[in-house]
Amino acid sequence: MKPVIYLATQNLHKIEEIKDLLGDLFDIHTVFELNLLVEIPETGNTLEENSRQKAEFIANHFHVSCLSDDSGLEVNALGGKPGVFSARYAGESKDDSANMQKLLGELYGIADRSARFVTVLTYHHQGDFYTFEGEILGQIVDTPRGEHGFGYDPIFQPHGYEKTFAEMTLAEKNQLAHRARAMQKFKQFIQTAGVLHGN
Ligand code: ITT
Repeated sequence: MKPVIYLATQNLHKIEEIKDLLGDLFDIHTVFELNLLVEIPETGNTLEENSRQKAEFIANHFHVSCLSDDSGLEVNALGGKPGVFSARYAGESKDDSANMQKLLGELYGIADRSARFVTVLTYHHQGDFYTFEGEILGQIVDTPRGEHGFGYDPIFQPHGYEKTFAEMTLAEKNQLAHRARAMQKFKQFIQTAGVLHGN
């Protein structure tokens, strides 16, 4: 039987990607099964702090093994913004297309389009917390392209590829993206550290 893990995220797109990446190792459950009536807090100043905060929140309330994901897009010409503010870049409504429009507006006329996507995962198991980071380098395109994915996917094109993340299928994105790279480290840890017993 596969060990149970709860995903400490309320983002349905992340859940879909993580299920595809991790479903072979874990019996995956979501916080929607825990009767969580509030938004998981994320008030930190870094992706690491937010990731830890989300995992701690679910661990403290429900005492389950869980995995959180805090991700951000860092644009070099904007000094690393939106970074930790990626979700609410254009306001509290967490509106993907407003966030992209704001970013494209700020980059208008700027030649340096280089950026990176980062994911910080935090795994909680029996009182211990473990962190895993993945990144991918790429560039911000001039106009959004593609229908797949979520968030900033239509404007991020990874280095060495002609497609934006939103022009890739979920399977293609999961071959190379930031979340997949962090997940690869987590899976290696799980398979070598033997922390899984007694879930
Ligand atoms: P949870 O906190 O519930 O996990 P969230 O959507 O608030 O969900 P984040 O704080 O990590 O998650 O938000 C980061 C922002 O970056 C948010 O606007 C996402 O849409 C975006 N984002 C995260 N991962 C992404 C990805 O793989 N591709 C494109 N955009 C992504």
